[in-house]
Amino acid sequence: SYQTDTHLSPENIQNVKNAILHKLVFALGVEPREASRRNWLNAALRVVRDLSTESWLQTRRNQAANTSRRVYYLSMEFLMGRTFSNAMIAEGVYELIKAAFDELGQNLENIINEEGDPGLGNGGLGRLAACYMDSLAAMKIPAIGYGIRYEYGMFRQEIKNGEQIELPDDWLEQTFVWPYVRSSKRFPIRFGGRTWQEGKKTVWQPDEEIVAQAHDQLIPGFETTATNSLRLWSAHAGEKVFGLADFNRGDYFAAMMQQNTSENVSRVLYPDDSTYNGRELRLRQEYFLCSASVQDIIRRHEQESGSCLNLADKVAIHLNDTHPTLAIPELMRILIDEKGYSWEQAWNTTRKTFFYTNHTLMSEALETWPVEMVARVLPRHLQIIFEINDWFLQEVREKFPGDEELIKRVSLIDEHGDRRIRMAWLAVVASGKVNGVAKIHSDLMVESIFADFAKIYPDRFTNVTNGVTPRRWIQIANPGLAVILDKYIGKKWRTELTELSKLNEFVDDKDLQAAISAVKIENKRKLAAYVEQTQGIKLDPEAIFDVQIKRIHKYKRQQLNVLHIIAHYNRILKNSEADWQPRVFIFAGKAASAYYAAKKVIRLINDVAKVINSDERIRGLIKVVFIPNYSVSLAQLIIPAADVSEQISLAGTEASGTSNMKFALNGALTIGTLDGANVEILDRVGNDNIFIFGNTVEQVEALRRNGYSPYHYFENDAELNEAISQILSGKFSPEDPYRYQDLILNSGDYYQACADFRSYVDAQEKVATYFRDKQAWTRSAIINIANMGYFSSDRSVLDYARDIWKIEPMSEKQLD
Ligand code: 26R
Repeated sequence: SYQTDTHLSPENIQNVKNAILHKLVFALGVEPREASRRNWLNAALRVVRDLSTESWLQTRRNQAANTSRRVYYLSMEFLMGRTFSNAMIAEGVYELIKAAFDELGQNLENIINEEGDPGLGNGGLGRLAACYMDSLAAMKIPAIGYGIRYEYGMFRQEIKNGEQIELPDDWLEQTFVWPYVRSSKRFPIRFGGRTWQEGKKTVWQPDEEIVAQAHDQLIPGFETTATNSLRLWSAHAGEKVFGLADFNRGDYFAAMMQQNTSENVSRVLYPDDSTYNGRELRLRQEYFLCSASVQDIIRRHEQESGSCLNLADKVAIHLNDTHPTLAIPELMRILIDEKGYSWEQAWNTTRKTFFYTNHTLMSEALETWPVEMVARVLPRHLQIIFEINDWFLQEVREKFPGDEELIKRVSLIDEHGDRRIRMAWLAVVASGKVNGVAKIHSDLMVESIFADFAKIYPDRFTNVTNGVTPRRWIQIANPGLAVILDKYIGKKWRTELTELSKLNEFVDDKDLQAAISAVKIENKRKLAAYVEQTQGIKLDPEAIFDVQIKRIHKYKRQQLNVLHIIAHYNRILKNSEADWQPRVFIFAGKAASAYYAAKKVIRLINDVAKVINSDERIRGLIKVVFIPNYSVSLAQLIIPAADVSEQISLAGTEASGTSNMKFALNGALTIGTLDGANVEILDRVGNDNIFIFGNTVEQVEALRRNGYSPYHYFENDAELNEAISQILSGKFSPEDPYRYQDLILNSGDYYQACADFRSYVDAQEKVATYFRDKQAWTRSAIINIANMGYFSSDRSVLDYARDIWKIEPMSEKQLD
């Protein structure tokens, strides 16, 4: 048993020091005098992991004995961020380890920054899954996350001559200390082949088999022994693939090549979150995750309950978007073909087991797999999907007799052109509940893509507004703010974020205002130091730090931001003696490698930055910075340093957003549209403490109905006209004046940047004016912080547990 006394006493510091030295020598084989920062990190990580492991084993025993029901969170993406700080604060040993490293002559912050940041996700959906893993453990909800251990995560982004370059992210090159490899947890995953009937039984004879191998990451709950797991699967060649035929012919080399092919399944994350492209390898990845996880779930359930029978009582499987939807036919297949269930029994169990969250309404991102491809890769699953469709359409015909148009619209098979399976429809039909991720999104979801299904299943649809974990997004990312909060409202906010509302009493407290703005300046200095060190650009911490960090996407409208920057630049040039407020515009984010327009926007930002940053006439009043290779760790550095949070998507397009919450929680004021969770942030902070602009969903739709044209705005708004004309005429790309010909106007401006330009620029002017009143600004920042309690992911997961999964959090007694 390990030390659980975490007081900062000399003996305890000595014990921790010894533990680190012991790991350094006996786990890593390194002597203290030759140890690198990475060695110290890995040694300390092992010490902290030992602490978590005890609780983990204990939680597993207690869950097996006491758990009413467990949730299995299936996601193709988990953007976990660094593990070390998170684990230290969860175990309550941050100060002890810091003191131990002080005595060892090492700086803890340097060691923390040594850890890599596994990029196993694209953006919002992957980071949400990570916040939920943290909160599920902290809230003592029995949960296991399932995902893929991609050998290469999201590509590393470099900027060369203003353009995005994609480089491989070989994150496993630096041994990742945190997970345990579970060599006994291996499952066969089969593909291809054919099926036939033997009496009533369907036989599937696959022609390929690979192996899924489990890697477990402990998820320590904050200041509780409750410790959950994240299980990531890696793909390996099974013995069967080792192609007996090849070996018999003595073709060792061909057999080894086959091994390579098998392992391709977990080779690389699909780095695209914009347009669905039906690549077969992606289908195989999705099935790989689903099959391994469902087999594991059934194995655990049988082991704990003695049989498969009461599966739906004990198991809730959550689908993080449609990406893991094949888990539905996979569970059906196992229950029917392997456990001998009747079709009805299997279907009744399945429908009580699954739940689905939708994260986007963009039609181009909705998954539909060609029937022909599924027939080749997963012939048995295709049959099951057809049978589910027959059952479902029968039900619809009974409810709505004679409506054949409805049948066509809701059929799981889209018969237009090549036949395709509509994965969102399948997920809806088989799930007990379906939810969107912010109020406005959940409403739009049942009015638009799922309108027919809302008629068929009126009680199925609901909302769970996203949230973020206060442990990572305040305590770790913004320790200065954490100290202030502790002083004014006590320490409970870490697990009860609504405690923040107590700050509302102090919004006019001069000491609090001074402390909040001092921490903000300190955070801005830290970010400025990073930018200067990495890019040689000097930033003035007194300037407004205006930040847009997220995937580069047309609907998120980074172009609108750029248009304002150019207009602002033109204004200064026309009146350079005026008393302008200095401003820094910060961007970060990756573009999907095949998303031509998004890559062009990155280039435009960098071209504009180059021209403006080097124009001496504006005396440094504007700086534009693109920070390369955005990641969770960079977000932790950038968000606490922001004054202004850019949330400027076209109304109706951003499902929720989660960085909007992180910014407001860290005292940035939002400039945003009535989109996603911005709407709910407005509800809580009030109109005076946020800058809302732009058309509403209704106005956007009206413009579309009446034939939207950007030229109308271009011709009637002189500043917009000037900014666009400058881009089009090559002012920012003199070496290649035609570079931006196809931007904005010529591409039709589908996301109506031109329509929102005027109100955006006006809102930006209000931002600059307001910022000059330091006291009013800081007061608004405090009001933002005070009213973000609702946006804790602890609240989100408790909503899921109560309303969707019907799971009780464990009590401390059950955990003992
Ligand atoms: C199928 C493939 C092309 C694909 C599409 C979309 C892969 C990944 C995605 C990612 C999407 C679903 C995503 O990340 N959505 C974001 O989810 C966040 C968490 O709910 C929201 O906050 C955010 O608004 C939404 O864009």
